[in-house]
Parts: sequence; structure tokens; C-alpha cells
Amino acid sequence: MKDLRWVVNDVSSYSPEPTEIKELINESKEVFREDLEKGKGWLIEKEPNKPFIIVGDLHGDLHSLKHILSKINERALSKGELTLVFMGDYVDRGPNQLETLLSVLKLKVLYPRNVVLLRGNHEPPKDLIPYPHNFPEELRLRFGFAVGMDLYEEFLNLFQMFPAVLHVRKEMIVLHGGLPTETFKKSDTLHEYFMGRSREQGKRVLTEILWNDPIEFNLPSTPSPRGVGYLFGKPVTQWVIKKFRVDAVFRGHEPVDNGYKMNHEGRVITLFSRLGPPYFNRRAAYAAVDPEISNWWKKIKHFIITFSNNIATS
Ligand SMILES: [Mn+2]
Repeated sequence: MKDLRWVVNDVSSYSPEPTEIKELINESKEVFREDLEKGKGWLIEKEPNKPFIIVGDLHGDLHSLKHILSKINERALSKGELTLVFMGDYVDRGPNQLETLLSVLKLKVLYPRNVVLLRGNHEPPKDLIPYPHNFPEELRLRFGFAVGMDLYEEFLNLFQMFPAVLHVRKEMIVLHGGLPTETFKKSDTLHEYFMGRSREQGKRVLTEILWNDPIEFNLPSTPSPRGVGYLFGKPVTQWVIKKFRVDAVFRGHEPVDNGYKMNHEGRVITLFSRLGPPYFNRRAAYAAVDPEISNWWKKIKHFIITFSNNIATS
């Protein structure tokens, strides 16, 4: 098999029955449980000994997902020669959100150690549902009210098991929204910083991880115009980089015209991988990162996806 597009083709070639969907949800739960049992909560760790492909928000954009997978050699992924990381927000927007979610879940089940599915704010905690959130509506339209709602409940339970932060030792932090400000300068370990010191604080920190955005200010934090979360300034990024010895932070969450952008002197890299309404970005992007190269964060390859599907690198 040359590339991984077959995963998407397979999911899209038939209308999956609720029983098949539930089966995939259960298989996924088993796989996520293994990570959870390592005892670090929503923080997971990887060694920097192989390249990473990092993908931003998809929001049901099956075309971009298929394109990205066409560039990935399945054998390399299966042998653990690279790690494929998705930064969340698989659902909401558009008719293909279920297929997009099923495709990434299938990838995770196939290659549990080499595929990372992070959680976005659209894979929400049960008491923090984003708006708009038409995933439940999409399920009701396809499967009818009772079955649709039952499937939605199953997916929500599964989302609670997703990790929210990937830490690649000595290299990078990868998450959906942004660096938390609540535990800024009040934590000695990464675990404390990303999980908080109590359950209650942990909840607030998770909200920030899923909702925050960077801002080019010299203050640590200011309320977000989104109404949830905060904007985190350069002091937070600088502190995290120094304290936890990483070079850069990858995140998604914000649509950007070019598909990617840099903040905080190139240390915070935003990737947005969806094309199409309701967003107006002209390009989508994903990134290839090889942490074994020195100063890798200055040499990130951004692979751009445009509507005409021409590929350019920059
Ligand atoms: Mn988001």
C-alpha cells in the first residue's frame, strides 16, 4: 500500500451503520485507555527520535485529510518511522464531519502508538459545549433522533478519553488552543502546569488548553474575545520554553489565511488544515517536523493545501 488514502475511501464508500460506528468507538476506547493508564491524565509524552507530521483543525474537511494522507507512506507509519499528530476539531461544519472523525479514529486504532489524536474544543467536556456545535444535529439527521442522540452520547464519552497535550521531550508542546495562564509560574512540573493541582483547577486549565489563543502582548494573559479562555502573551511562551526545556509550541484553533502563522518570535506555530466555508482562509497547511535536526523549529516545512490542490512548500 503506497499511501493511506484508502482509510478515507474505505469509510466514505459506504454509509456506516450505527452498529459499525459503535464498534469503532469501542475499539478506540480500548486504545485510548492504554494511554490513560500510563497515569498522566490528558498529558502524553513522546521521545523526539523520529519525524512528526502535524495536522491542524479539520472540521469535516475530508478532502484536505485525504490529501495529507496521500503524502504519508503507510509502511513508514506502521514501522514507527514517523508520528502523525492531529490537533483536534475533527467535527462540526459540513456534511463530512462523521467520515472525518471515523477516518482519524480508524487511523488511531490501526497504529495506536504512531498516531496521536489530540482533543479540540469541538471534542468538548460535557459542561462546555461550543457554539455552533452541529455534530449532534448531523447524527440526528442521518440516523434519526433516538439513534443519533445515542451515538452522540457514545462519541462524547469517547472524547473525554482523548489526550489534550503532547509533550515531545526537549523539543515541543502540541495542543489545540494554547498555553494555560492559570498555572503560569505556579508549577514545577509539566504535569502540574497542564493538569493543575486539583480537579477543579485541572478543569480550568483544560478549558484554557482547548480555547486559548496567542497574542503579541507583553502581558501574560487577557480575557479572550471568544468568551471562553484567555489570550496568552509572550511571557507565558518564554517561561514554558525555558522552564520545561522545549523549543516550540504547535497549536491549531484559529483559521489563518495562509494556513499557518507564527507568534512569539516563531515559538508558537499555528496550523489550520480545513478549507472551505464558514472560514475564509485561502490556504490550509500541515507541517513536517524533524526534531533531530538542530534548531529544527526554524526549519519547519509547511505543506500548503489550496483549493486547486496545488502543493507548494515554504
Ligand atoms: Mn478550535
